[in-house]
Amino acid sequence: MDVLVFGAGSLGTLVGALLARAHDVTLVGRDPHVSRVREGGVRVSGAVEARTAPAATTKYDGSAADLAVVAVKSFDTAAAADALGAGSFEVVCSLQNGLAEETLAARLDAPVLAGTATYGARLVEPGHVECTGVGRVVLGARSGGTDPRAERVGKAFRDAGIETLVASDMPRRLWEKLAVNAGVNAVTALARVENGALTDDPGRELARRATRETARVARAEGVSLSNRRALSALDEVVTATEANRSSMLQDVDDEKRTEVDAINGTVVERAERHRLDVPTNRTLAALLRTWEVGRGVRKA
Ligand code: KPL
Repeated sequence: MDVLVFGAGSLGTLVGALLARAHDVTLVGRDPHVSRVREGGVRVSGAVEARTAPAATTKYDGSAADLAVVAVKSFDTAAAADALGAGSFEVVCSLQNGLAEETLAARLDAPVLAGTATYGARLVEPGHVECTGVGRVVLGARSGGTDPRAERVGKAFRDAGIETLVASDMPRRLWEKLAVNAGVNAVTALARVENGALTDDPGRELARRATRETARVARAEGVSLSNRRALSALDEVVTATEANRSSMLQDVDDEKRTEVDAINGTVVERAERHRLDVPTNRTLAALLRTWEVGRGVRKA
């Protein structure tokens, strides 16, 4: 299969490098990472060890591919969709935080699948990504139900040795992931702690409040996600990733813009549509945005 992986951050590089074990992969990313991948391929270390040589470019030239995997940060989704509009794909699959597949679907002619990935990834240096935890890719039709294209993409991922589940209940799964990220990411980023710090109070209670609020908004959106289910997903993720630095904490460490808009910001925005109050998400979003403005990575 010809696969374009748009976005060569930590997760995109990991997924692209692993997919290259079975497919012809092109990574679209930034220098100096892209140059290093061109020179020496990608080294994957940690929980998965691999060395592969995907093609890499800083500028997508519109070439056709069977599959485009979108792994850019959520705030770059619209720009990614505009660039991808030059190409043609049998199917596009989002592996991003938030509800980015909605933005892709609104801007692209190609069918768009929703996906989530719980693999832990960290870019150690250009050309070298560490897999900090073997998780799972879950993908499927955006509005739920079955889609033969999802089955084909799932097989392509599995052929490359990536743990993958094709699911028929993506809306619930996307909101469940959003509820977990709403609880974990901002709290760990603001407190500068590993995910495991949320095992105990006061972090645990703060994260649980943000997760509970998100589940409530999901239900208002017509998605069946109980508080109990969302909270148990939160507990599972915190335990399974206790040594990890969340993606938002990694952004804060690197003084980069975070995905707060796509996570707590989305919860606040959707809550407003339903006249629900989500004070914990609102406060977490405001604090992260204050940090971003203070660091000059966001306009006031
Ligand atoms: O998705 C994650 C992230 O860091 O963005 C979790 C699951 C919280 C793992 O760190």
